[in-house]
Amino acid sequence: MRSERSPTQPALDTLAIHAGQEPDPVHGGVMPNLVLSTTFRQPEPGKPLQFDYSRSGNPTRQALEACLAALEKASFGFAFASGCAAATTLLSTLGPGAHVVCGDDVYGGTYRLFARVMAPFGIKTSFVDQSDAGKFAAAFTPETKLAWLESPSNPLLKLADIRELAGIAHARGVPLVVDNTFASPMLQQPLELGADIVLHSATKYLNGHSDVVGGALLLRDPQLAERIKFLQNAMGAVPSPFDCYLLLRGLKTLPVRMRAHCQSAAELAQRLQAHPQVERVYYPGLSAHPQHALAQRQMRGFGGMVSVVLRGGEPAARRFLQALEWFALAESLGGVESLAEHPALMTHASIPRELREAIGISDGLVRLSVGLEGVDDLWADLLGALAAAEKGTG
Ligand code: P1T
Repeated sequence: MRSERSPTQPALDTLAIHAGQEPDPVHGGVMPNLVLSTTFRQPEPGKPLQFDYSRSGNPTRQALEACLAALEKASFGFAFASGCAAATTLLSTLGPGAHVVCGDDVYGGTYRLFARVMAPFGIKTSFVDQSDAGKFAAAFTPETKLAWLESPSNPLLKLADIRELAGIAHARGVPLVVDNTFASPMLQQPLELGADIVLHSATKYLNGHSDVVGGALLLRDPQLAERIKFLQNAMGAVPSPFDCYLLLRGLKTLPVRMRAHCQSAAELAQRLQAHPQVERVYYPGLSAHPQHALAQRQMRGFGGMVSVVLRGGEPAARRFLQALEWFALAESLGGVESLAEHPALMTHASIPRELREAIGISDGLVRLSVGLEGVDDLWADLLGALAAAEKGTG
């Protein structure tokens, strides 16, 4: 992973540990306080000190929001109860008749939110290949109010040229949202590349320990921030102070975790690529990845996610997944422990089969979240599972 340098700004390694967190003024505790109080005593009616009610604002959440904003080089940070809650709140800035241009390879729950929750409210979405700037540009209509993409995408690890697509959106007066869940701010800061809003499922790398479901929106525009702040309170999809505390704790090791995720994933992607049972490996760090040059330009590291197509389709994928030992067969990603899953049957089952197959989410596709276990143990596990997948393929 390349390091990020700036003569005036502290490194992300430093911000991850300190941003938004002053030592406790009473006891000097170096960890932020976990403030569980739901309400705050007011000296006069309607004149609270800093906080009045914990849905509207809370000291632990405020520390988390400041830390996340610093990591994404944003001016404003908002934490939510989940990545989907962050997305729902953001989409509530739109009204009936609005149109969204969205990448075609996105988390299945994001697709479901657009197709089954927002559509009945009159918000239409076009799903287009975000790796093709021409197709992306052609999808805009006079009603388009938002452009949305994941890079790298879930589960096919497709990239979007964020700078170019931000230019396309801005030429039409439309803000660009980048779901930065797979990269994390350690590998890419979309606002620096011209995006307007960064979305995170904080459940993943930001927390890193698979014990918090959370989400975040990070942005620079004060007017939009005002609206999001209103909706965060009015809709109420906020995280608990305890979850904010755990997230702050997880963030402190984000830089070191990401370096280790990148290193092990690159090693395993290389080895998988050479295995006869593997038809194709998707990993932006491989020179065979169609957008490797863009990945080198746009990212500081290639991440911990690797997707593979196994020979033998779904039966082979099932045998493979059930034979794994260190890799747990489970949804989610970005934790210290390795996970493996079958997008077509699990995380992306809510996308209709024809659409899934059209974009390349085949029945032989398996997604790996490479954790921080010993890389040779992980490789031995994969080799054993590949042997199990092979049995019966022949
Ligand atoms: O699960 P939640 O915190 O609500 O986040 C939704 C979400 C948003 N964006 C991306 C890129 C995601 O990957 C997710 C959640 N994804 C999984 C649970 C998964 O296994 O892919």
